[in-house]
Amino acid sequence: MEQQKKRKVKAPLSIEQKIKRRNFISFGVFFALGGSAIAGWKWLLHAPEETPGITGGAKAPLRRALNKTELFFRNFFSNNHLVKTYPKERAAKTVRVNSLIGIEDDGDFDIGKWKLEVKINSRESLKIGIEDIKALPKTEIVFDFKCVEGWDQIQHWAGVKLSDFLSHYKLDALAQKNYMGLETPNGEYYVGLERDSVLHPQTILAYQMNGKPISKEHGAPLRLIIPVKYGIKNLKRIGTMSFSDTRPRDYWAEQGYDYYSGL
Ligand SMILES: Nc1nc2c(c(=O)[nH]1)N[C@H]1C(S)=C(S)[C@@H](COP(=O)(O)O)O[C@H]1N2
Ligand SMILES: [Mo]
Repeated sequence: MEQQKKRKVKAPLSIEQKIKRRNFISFGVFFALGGSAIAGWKWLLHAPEETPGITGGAKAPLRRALNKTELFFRNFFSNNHLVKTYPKERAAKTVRVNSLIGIEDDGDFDIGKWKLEVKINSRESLKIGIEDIKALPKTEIVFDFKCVEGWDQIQHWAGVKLSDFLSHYKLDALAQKNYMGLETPNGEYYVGLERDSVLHPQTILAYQMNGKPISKEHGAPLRLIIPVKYGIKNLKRIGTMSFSDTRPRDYWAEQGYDYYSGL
């Protein structure tokens, strides 16, 4: 009895009232969500760029989110993941030459005088000659080199593992910074690489291709071979090496390519 009485107090809503009520609720939700979306968009729009010019103009909060996602996928896919390797016979005899930014023959580059400059801090740097690099333990790799332009080729490279090089020159602590920057001697081509890829066991400072010294157009006397990345990160003719916690400038990232450019 009590129950029935209570129910009668509140007359049941008519169909029309129900519809009105639902419309009211959904419009409310719509405006609330829409409002916060616009507020969020404005917040993002007015947020500063992380490092202007380096990340294709991404806003700092967006960059943080992108970096988090990237980190997730990186750990997910490439924890100790090794790139597939091939027998030497599979390596191309005629190796493709792609682009020559920063290494065009301008007569200014004297290979005999070349030294790798490793920047320790704003005042100090190491200058290391090619013979010293060749004296370090040598590793070889035959892998499928991939260019973002759509071609790939099985290639054979040799040099010193970047991680071996870093420990030999007591640069381990510096290499714990988030990024390494590499540039051509004239600074016209430059890349930024995150720590995991720098220390990856297949990443090498290469001075040989198909068992011979690297030719000029392939990056003599020393180039980077980093199989976990697309070709764009495999800098030819390394001039300087530096370390930082923020992203170093990167030639193709400035043109809007993915900074990470991993495979
Ligand atoms: N200094 C320098 N390094 C560079 C480039 C460049 O233009 N300049 N191009 C990159 C790109 S896009 C690719 S695919 C590879 C090509 O290397 P390869 O010419 O030895 O095939 O080098 C990379 N390293
Ligand atoms: Mo490339």
